[in-house]
Formats: sequence, structure tokens, C-alpha cells
Amino acid sequence: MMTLYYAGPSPFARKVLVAAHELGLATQINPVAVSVSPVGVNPDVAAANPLGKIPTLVLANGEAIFDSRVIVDYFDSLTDRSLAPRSGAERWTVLTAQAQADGMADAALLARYEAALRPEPLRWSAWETGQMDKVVRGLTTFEAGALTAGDDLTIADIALGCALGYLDFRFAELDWRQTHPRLAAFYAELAKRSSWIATDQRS
Ligand SMILES: N[C@@H](CCC(=O)N[C@@H](CS)C(=O)NCC(=O)O)C(=O)O
Repeated sequence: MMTLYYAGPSPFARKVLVAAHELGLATQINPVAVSVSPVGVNPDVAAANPLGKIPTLVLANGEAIFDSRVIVDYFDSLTDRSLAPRSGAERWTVLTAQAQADGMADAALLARYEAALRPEPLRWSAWETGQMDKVVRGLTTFEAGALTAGDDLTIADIALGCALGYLDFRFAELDWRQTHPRLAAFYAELAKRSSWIATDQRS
């Protein structure tokens, strides 16, 4: 059995959990919910991962695997099915799209930390705006690009869905569906999947 340190609202943890469901590995994972922040380290997570970040996967032999992209690659190595083409030009397209979606989630998370964690007198609105501009540019290019949520689902689709779900949760006022109809349709399709429903545990 593998242990997965996660948090319900984390887009990166959800990506890993959705991947595990899609690859048929969910029953081999014991998810352990934790609370982490840059100013509130969890000792169990830090013992496995010096960065103190989730998701962190701990294998039966005690070895830790992180971050989310490495965990997904590890899951891919355990199954015949892969969430990214194993070779060819398409591999780099999918992995770069995953990086773009993850980067949007990273930027949104940093903006959230700025607004929720940093003491008011230390906040810098230009910095927060800069992070949200990354999110908006990412939305624009995904809206204009190729989107699938069908049987050939990739890790890029999952990462994008997790970033969008995080925007719903923390930045509902952004109302991304209003200005990105193709992304809205993509997300609605993704949300029908059993892997998506099983991992909906925002809190
Ligand atoms: N690049 C990492 C990002 C993970 C990440 O930023 N996780 C957040 C929660 S969503 C976290 O652990 N934050 C605590 C901290 O920054 O100390 C990944 O893909 O796993």
C-alpha cells in the first residue's frame, strides 16, 4: 500500500488522485488528508519531503516520491496505460500543456497565499496581479487550443481540469466560464467521469 499525503482543495493532489483512478491504481493508495502552508509545515509531510508540500507519495518501502508530475510518471510506470504518449512529438506537447496548467494552478495558489496568508501591510497588489495575469493568459491559450476529455484523456486534460476546479473554488469571481465557453464545455465533460466524481473532496 502507498500513502498519499494530500489536501482536498489542492489542485496538484487532485491531479494525482484522478490519475490514480484513471489508471486503476486507486485501491493501492491510502490517502491521508493533511493541512500544509508555506508558514505551517506538517511534520509528517516534511519527514518524507523536505519541501513540506503535497502531494507526497510514500511507497511501502518508505521511499518518498514527489512532486505531482513525478508521482504521475511513477503511476504511469506501474501500468500498461499511460496518461501521456510514451514517445514522439505528442509527448512533449502533452507534457508542456500539463506544465502550463500546473503553472496556472501555481500562480493562483500564490495569489491565494498572498491574499489569505500574508499580513495586510506586507501585501503587494502588483505582484498578486502578475500572478493572476499568468492564469488569464493560460486560460486564453487553452481556450484557443485543442481540448479533449474523451477516452484519450491525457495528464494535460486532468491538470487543466484541476486548475479550473481550483479557480472555481478560490476565485469564483473570475467567472472563467463566461469568457471561455470551450473550456466550460471541456470541464462539463470532464466532470462526468467517475475519476472526477470520486475525487471531488474540496473542503
Ligand atoms: N510543483 C508541486 C506543487 C505542489 C504545491 O504547491 N502544493 C501546495 C498545496 S496546493 C503546498 O503543498 N503548499 C505548501 C507549501 O508551499 O509549503 C507539485 O506539482 O506537486
